[in-house]
Amino acid sequence: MKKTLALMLLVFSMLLSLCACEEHAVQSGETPGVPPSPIPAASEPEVSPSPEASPSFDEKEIYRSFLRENYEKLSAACFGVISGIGLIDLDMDSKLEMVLFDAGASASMGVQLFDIIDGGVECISSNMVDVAEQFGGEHLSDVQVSANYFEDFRLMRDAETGELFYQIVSFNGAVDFRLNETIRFSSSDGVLTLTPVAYCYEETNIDTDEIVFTEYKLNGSVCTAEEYNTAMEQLALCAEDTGYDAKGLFRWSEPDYNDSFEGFMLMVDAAFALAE
Ligand SMILES: [Ca+2]
Repeated sequence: MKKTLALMLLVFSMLLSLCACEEHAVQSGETPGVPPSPIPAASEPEVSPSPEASPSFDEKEIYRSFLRENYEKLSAACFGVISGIGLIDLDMDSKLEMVLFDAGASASMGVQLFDIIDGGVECISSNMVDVAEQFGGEHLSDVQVSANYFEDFRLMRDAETGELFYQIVSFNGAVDFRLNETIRFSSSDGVLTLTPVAYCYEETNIDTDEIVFTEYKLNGSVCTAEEYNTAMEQLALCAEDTGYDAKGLFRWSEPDYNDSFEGFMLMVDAAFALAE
């Protein structure tokens, strides 16, 4: 009888301690056997290039209609391949510019830039002569852009004034030359403008690997290598990269973006949906 009583007391005390453990687990929010969920990290506030304005449906539709109507001409002018397309408000005037990548032939692809002027689409900058001739107008710039990614268009913040602006280091190269040009985008009378800020070009003798020709420019004027290097250091101090990545899509993003008109328009619709 004593043994039975002792056994009952033992079982009762074990039950009590088990209940206490479960209560502790509930109070502390733990679920036995399941690790606690990590606390989500506070996300960095994302910089938006046009926080107060969103592109109108009309704006996207104007570019869409232009591409539908001119696909054959544009494609032919880009040696048959339009590699990528996106909409970016490059001059920060709350209206989107269209960025179109051609097939490219060396270290980078040529970029074609379009703006809407008086309700029509006009080419502002082009690597391809045929695109410039067919779609350029009085606002066509001499400045050309080469790049490999939409993210090459960088949203910068002026360190002194806080002004946001887009900039790109346009680059190209091959075994015998290397070109880097820093270009700043802005708006003049509502139209995209490209300002060449700094330019560096080097030619190499591929047999001797010697640099046989160099040219440096600041604000369009020839300068020395020292002046160029000093200016580049100052440029880096005057503006910081906001970390914002411009968006667009390339043909190789999806198998459906094939070289048919339908495939191209699928890429266009998906790319335009990314535009903020
Ligand atoms: Ca714009």
